[in-house]
Amino acid sequence: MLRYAVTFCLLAFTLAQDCQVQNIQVKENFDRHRYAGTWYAVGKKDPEGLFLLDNIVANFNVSEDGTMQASAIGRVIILNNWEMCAQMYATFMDTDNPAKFRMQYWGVASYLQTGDDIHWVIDTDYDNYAVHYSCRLVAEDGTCADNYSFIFSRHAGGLRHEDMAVVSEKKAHICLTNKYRRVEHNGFCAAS
Ligand code: RTL
Repeated sequence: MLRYAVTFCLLAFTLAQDCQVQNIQVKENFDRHRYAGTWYAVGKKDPEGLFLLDNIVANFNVSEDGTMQASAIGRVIILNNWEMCAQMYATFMDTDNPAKFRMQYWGVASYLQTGDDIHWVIDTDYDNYAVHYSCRLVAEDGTCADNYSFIFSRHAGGLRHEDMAVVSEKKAHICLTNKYRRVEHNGFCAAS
């Protein structure tokens, strides 16, 4: 009996730790209405290439027809040394999992990045923290070869102390422990 228990625990551990994109667990019964509103990025893990640098704030909205949209701002540097505040928009397409979306995004200006990324809500309590994840490229072995992730807070000042443990656990679950940088908010995009 004990042997089975040990085997089961080992299996569960391996499944959680093998970094397979298909084994990543997302928020159960995700409620987009409770998710709507303002989220401040307090941590981020960058993908390859150009990305939002800091002062990142996202605003999610659910339309009357139930579809979700978002806008986001953040400091970017384009054309090597032109620093600006990027204003971005996104629409979300539903999938068979309520916490997994396909996100199409673009900027207010045509020279800003456009894209089509997956957008997964790994965990949230809706009122304080959210852990977001996106994999752009799945490698042949099933792990992610190019991903990005945001840690969001409802509070501009950062995460509450009591939410840090669960957020760390989720970072480990998506195999991104120690890969995040703090996102600074210094007013650069405040007027936008
Ligand atoms: C997040 C959710 C809210 C809506 C949008 C998001 C992502 C924005 C990205 C922007 C990249 C912009 C760049 C501009 C330089 O040309 C996930 C925050 C739109 C990825 C790199």
